Amino acid sequence: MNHPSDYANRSKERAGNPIITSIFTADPSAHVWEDGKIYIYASHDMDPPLGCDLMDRYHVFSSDDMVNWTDEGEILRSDDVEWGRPEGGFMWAPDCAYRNGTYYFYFPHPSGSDWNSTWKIGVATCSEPAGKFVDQGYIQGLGGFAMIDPCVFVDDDNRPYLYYGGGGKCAGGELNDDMMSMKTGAVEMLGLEDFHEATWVFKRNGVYYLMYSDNLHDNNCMRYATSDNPLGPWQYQGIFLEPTGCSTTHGSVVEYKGHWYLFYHNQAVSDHGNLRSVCIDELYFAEDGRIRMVEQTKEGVHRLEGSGEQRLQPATVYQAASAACSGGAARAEEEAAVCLPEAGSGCLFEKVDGGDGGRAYVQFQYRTEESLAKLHLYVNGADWSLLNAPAVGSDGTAPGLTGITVELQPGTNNRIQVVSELGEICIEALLVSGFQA
Ligand code: FUB
Repeated sequence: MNHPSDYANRSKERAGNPIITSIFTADPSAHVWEDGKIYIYASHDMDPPLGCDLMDRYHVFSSDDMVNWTDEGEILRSDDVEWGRPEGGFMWAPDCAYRNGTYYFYFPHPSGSDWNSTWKIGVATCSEPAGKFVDQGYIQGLGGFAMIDPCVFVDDDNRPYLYYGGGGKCAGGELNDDMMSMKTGAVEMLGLEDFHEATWVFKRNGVYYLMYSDNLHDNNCMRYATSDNPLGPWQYQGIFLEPTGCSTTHGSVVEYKGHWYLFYHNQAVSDHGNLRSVCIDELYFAEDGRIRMVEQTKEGVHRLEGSGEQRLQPATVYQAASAACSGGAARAEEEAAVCLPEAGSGCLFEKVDGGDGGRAYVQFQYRTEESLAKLHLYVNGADWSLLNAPAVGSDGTAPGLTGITVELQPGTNNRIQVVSELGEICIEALLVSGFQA
């Protein structure tokens, strides 16, 4: 048997699509920050879903080569939002902006139990791009229609603009320097054809581009319009992303290291419209500035020059043979693995080293024949997440890895339990990596 960390160190030349498969993520807003890395602020489809009602616990992902992505961990959940809907959930498509040493995270969230009539655009701040964000309230003075899908575009002259909207209407206005209040009232963005939701604004060669999803029922396209003014009026230009097979479409366009990319989501992992997965493909412009139709690939984008480092310390490996079995789980005879035969069987790793405490990336090395097995992860007794474990490794080939960034306590008394939620699956090892400062 290979050493588990051999598998963890496999490097890839293409990212593959979707790029994030362990948990379900959607509505990716990508940004390049001053540290030279690119970050994805995504919403998180909680599994099992209830429409989009349970979406919560935003995670951020970073990379410097477009292929190796670090799950930076959870930055905000509905429990942290003081003014938010008492029942939680409904943490929909977010965005992030930077000004004077502070990152501003914008998220749509209802303030009342009647979610559909109480949407607000919340703001949370942090001094790091992916640290713990602190709720600052919501932007005052907006309203009148679905206040979802915020997008903040900062122009070359440093003036910030907020866009938002759903249900057929898109609005935008200038923000004040505080990034949390409107300088001007929001006005309707004119000239968009068949606007549904998912606004994203970027600028190229002096031209402003506003992209959005259209109303094609249960299978939206992405369309765009251009203007020479950040608040329009807009000139409609057409479709540049055909339906992905998912009942929603939402994304962002960003230039990184001389390449332009479209970040979007599909339902390739789950085959379920409320369990979505972030994808990336290259985006090209015609000579006249028009966006060419984006090709949706399974291979994904090519690796760029970069360290490929995931800001993770070398993993500590805990062999599954050392874990306590429960619910019918049993050690495989020849391999140092624990096989979980059915839903409810699990294994518990005790005395896991959390170092100084804080974020750590936990991964399970596994084999399964189930097309999409699921593992329920508990950390120190707290229900953390369901992890996807697509079929891999059962014919003697390399095993799979599935993981997520969690919070560990300082010291060596952490308990990590994994319980099968769906399908028979054999766990070979737990790999735990702390984050480098
Ligand atoms: O993810 C929840 C909602 O679905 C978003 O706010 C919409 O843009 C659509 O993607």
